Amino acid sequence: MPMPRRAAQVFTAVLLAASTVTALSHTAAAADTLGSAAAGKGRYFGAAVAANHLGESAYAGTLDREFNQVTPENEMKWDATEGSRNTFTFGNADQIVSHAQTQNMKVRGHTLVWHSQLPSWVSGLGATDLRSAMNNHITQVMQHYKGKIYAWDVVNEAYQDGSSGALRSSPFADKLGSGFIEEAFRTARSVDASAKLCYNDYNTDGVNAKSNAVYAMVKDFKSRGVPIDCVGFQSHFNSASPVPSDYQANLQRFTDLGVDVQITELDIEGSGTAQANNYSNVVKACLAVTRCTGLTVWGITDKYSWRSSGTPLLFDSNYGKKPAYDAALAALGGSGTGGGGDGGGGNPGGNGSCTVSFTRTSDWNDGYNGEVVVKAGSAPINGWTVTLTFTPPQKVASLWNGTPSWDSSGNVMTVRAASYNGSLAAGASTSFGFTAVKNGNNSTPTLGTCTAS
Ligand code: G2I
Repeated sequence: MPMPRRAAQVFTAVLLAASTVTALSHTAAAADTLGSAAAGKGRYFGAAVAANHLGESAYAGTLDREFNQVTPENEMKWDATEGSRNTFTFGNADQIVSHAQTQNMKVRGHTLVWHSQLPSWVSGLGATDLRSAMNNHITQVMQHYKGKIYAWDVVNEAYQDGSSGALRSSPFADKLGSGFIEEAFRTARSVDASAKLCYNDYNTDGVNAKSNAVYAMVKDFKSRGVPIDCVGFQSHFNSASPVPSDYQANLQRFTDLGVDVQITELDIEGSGTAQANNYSNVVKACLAVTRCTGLTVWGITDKYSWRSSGTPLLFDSNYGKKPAYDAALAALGGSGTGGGGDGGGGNPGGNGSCTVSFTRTSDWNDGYNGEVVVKAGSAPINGWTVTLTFTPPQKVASLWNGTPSWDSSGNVMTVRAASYNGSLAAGASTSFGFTAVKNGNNSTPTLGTCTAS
């Protein structure tokens, strides 16, 4: 077995430029991804994305398979878009927006007015100049993306932490006074009347002095007709800042003011069941609030999280689905691993279940490598079987980490676990791989359901 695999890898490396990547995932029910399950509940499920990772096949593959909304993690911020006054650079952000458009994903614009990642030329301006620079920045950036953004974080993190309920010190607050927020929203509405305009902040997830201050602002804006459509709750949680018990009530009181709410930067440090339960609670809180229109996790894989050591995301560093993923999917009513209803059908002869996902990991002229990840559901399993159907005249040249057999047509390949990778703990995954020869047909095989034993 090792020979053909090595040969394929060498060949692949040589022809990397010609490679394309596709990914798909399939289980018995329709809503087997976060995005599709959320869509079933009239919501989106998104992720923050960094342009410089889009070339990584597992990153883009996971994004495209699971999510239906993106937020550029850094690429639309002031330092990235207007590093020098009135010189705008949109290359990296454009890359994310075009990717999202080809995948039919919504894009959240993040963020127009924020004290952080602010170029020093902005902080150095006097009041009059700063006002026009702020309005010009909002205008130019929104104009560039007009029609492509479902919602903008117009103002980000304007309030102080703690009990004061006051605005945070920033060039905007210090030089323009509290009116800068209203001015930013009015300017934004004048540029793009169809994008939703949001205020976004952290440590506002429960009822506290900071969220009370934001609440008072939104109430005031609504009463005076200042254009605001939504409030984003970042939801960065860890043991020092846990999911608040009044999370849902807090979301609800904002929507009662007549705005939508979204969970905009969700990540929860931890692992295993504790992390899974927290994710489940957050998803359920959003679903319980009619005007909570979607959730965004702040990254795809722990590998690239802004706080990677806290492993706060849904996919581990190898893009394996974590228990938190299963819990989030189950809370959305999805059917990945026994979520959404007591195991959903189960498996005769055994009490475990499994799911599979397929990634085309590399491509060259007349061949490609495929990888199938097999993941146990919420109970351990002793074996697994997966079927892949190929379009003739494609043929599988070699396969590793599994035991293949073929139907009489030669197009349907059934793969059983190898002697060493059939037993999986609850939530654990393994994978097998193969090299296919295209013989002129470039289609991706159809992945059948996973059967556990
Ligand atoms: O801090 C977490 C988030 C809090 N709410 C607003 C978000 O915009 C913020 O995102 C983070 C990004 O995840 C980080 O990636 O914002 C950080 C900056 O405030 C981002 O970190 C920066 C690093 O500080 C820079 O050194 C680096 O060049 O990311 C940049 C791009 O990788």
